[in-house]
Amino acid sequence: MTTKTISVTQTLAQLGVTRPTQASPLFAALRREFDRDAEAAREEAGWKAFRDAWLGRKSGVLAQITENWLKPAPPELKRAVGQALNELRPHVEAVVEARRAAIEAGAEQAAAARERVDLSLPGVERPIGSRHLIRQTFEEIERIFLALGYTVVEGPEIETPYYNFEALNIPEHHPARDTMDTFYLHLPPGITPRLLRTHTSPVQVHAMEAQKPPVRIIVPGKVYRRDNPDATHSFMFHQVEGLAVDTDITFCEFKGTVEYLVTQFFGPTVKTRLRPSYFPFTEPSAEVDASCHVCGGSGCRTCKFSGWIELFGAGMVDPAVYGFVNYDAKRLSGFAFGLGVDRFAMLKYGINDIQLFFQNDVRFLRQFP
Ligand code: 2NM
Repeated sequence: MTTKTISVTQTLAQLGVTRPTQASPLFAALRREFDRDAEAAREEAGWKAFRDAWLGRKSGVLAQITENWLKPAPPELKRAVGQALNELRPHVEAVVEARRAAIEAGAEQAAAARERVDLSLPGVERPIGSRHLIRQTFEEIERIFLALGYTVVEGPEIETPYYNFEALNIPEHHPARDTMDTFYLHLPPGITPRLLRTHTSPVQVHAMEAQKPPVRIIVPGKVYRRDNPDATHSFMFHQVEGLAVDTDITFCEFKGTVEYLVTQFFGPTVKTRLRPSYFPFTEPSAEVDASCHVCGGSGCRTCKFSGWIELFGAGMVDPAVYGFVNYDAKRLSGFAFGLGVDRFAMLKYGINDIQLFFQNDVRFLRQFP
C-alpha cells in the first residue's frame, strides 16, 4: 500500500539532514504522505495494514523515526526532530482512530442493510390441503338437515346381521342379503357373525333402540358392498341416510323434506318426482328423481335424454321395522331415505368416474378447494 518516498530506515545523517531547519519540511512531506495513505484506507480490508504501517510497535513509520532518526540524532537536531515527531504522532493517531470508527460504522450499516426485512413483500405461501369433495358434500347435506332440526348420528362400520338386515325387515334368504353383496368377517365358528355394513341403516336401528320418538336424524358414513370397481361402482362408498319418526308424520312431510333436500343441494329450479319402488324397510317406497340440472329437463347425455335423473331411494318406514325396536307402530309413523354421497357429488360437479374420489390425485382434488 505504502511506498514511502521518504526513507525512515536510514538515519538523518544518511538522508543529508544536518540542520534543525531541514527537519520541518521533511516532516511536512511525511505528513502529506500519511494523509494520502489515510485517504486510500477507506475499506475494512486495508485498514489494519494502514494502521500497522504507521503505528506498528516495531516497524511502523513512527517507531522507525524514533529508532532511526531521533535516537541517533546529534544534540543540535534532537530538539527539532522530537518536537516535529510530537506534532505528527497525535495527528496520525487521531486519523487512524477516525478511520477505524468510520469503517466500523459502515460495516454495521452494510450488515443492517443486508438484514433489513421488507415487510411489504408477500409472505411465503405454503401449500395447504383442503377438505376432500366427499367430505365437503357430507357437510353440505348435513347443513341442509341441521337447518330442519335433524341431528347427525354416526355408528360402527362393523355390524351384526341382525342390525344390518334382520331389524330392517330383511329376513334370511331375502335377495338383498345375497352374500355376493356383503363382506363377512372371517371369525371362529360359534360366535355372532360380523359384516361390513352395506348401508348406514343399522345406526338408525341403534338410535331407535336408544331414544324414544320423536326422532329426526341423519346418518352419514362409509358403507361396503362386494361390487367390482368401475366408473359407477366401488367396494366402499358413502351414504347419508335419514329417518324421521313421530306421532303424526305424513307422506306430505316426507315429500316436502325430499323436495327441500333436492332444491337446496341441486338448485331452486330443479323439480322432483317420486316413482313407486320397493325396499323391505319402507312401505310405500319410492325412487326420487330430479329434473336434469344440466339441461333443465329437455334431454341431454347426463339424463340419457329422459329429462330426469334418479337420485335416491326413500319411503314411509315399514311398521315391521318399529316392531324390532319396540316402537308402537299403531301410534307412530315416519319416513326414511338413503342417498349415495359419491353419486350426489358426481351429479352436482359433473364427475364421470367414482374412482377419482379414491385415487387422491391432487390434480383432481385441487379442482375442489
Ligand atoms: C333407503 C331407502 C329407503 C332406510 C330405512 C331405514 C330405517 F332404519 F328406518 F329402517 N333407514 N334407512 C331407507 C329407506 C334407506 O336407502 C336407499
